[in-house]
Amino acid sequence: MNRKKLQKLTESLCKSAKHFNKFEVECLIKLFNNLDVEPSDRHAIVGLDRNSFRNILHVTFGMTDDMIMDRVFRAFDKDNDSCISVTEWVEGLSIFLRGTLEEKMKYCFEVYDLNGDGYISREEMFHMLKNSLLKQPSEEDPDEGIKDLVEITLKKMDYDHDGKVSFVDFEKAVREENLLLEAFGPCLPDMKCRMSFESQAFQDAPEL
Ligand SMILES: [Ca+2]
Ligand SMILES: [Ca+2]
Repeated sequence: MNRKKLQKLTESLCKSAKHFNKFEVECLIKLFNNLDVEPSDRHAIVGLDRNSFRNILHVTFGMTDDMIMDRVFRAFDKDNDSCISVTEWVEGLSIFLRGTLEEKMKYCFEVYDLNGDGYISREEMFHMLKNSLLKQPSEEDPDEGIKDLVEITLKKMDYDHDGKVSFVDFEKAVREENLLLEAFGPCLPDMKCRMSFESQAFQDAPEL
């Protein structure tokens, strides 16, 4: 990428990825270009495919749940072309690393609404809770315990009592109890991963 192109891209991304300054946007573009090192097919769309992105989520952000990582990929892949472009990368990271509570609520809801129909259903909760709980030693019939947990969670979050969690329900519940933001599995980086990613990505700060 030549200097002029980089500058233009940086300027436009500074407007859309509003939690980063110009220097940070430029660092993230450079990082993206270094990650995306396999121009195996010249006609291929330039970007991160599912596997490379999941690899970053796993190695850099310590995520382990396949289903959640897949949903995070989809949340980043706004245009749904199965590939994360540089714009999607920077804009996604803006929310992922530094989003406001509003932005994070939208993002988490999108991750947890597995089939994208606008609701987190009993079945979806069951899948996600099962995944995140099975890593711990469980009793005889783990499914029963998870079903109970689904009902408890619904009781807490389903304000309009229609048996599923809409975004309005979710928002209301999270505002009341912030810990519910990641109720169905970690999909945001913890403080340690965030700091270490940022200090690496933004390390060549210009000397003042
Ligand atoms: Ca895309
Ligand atoms: Ca759904």
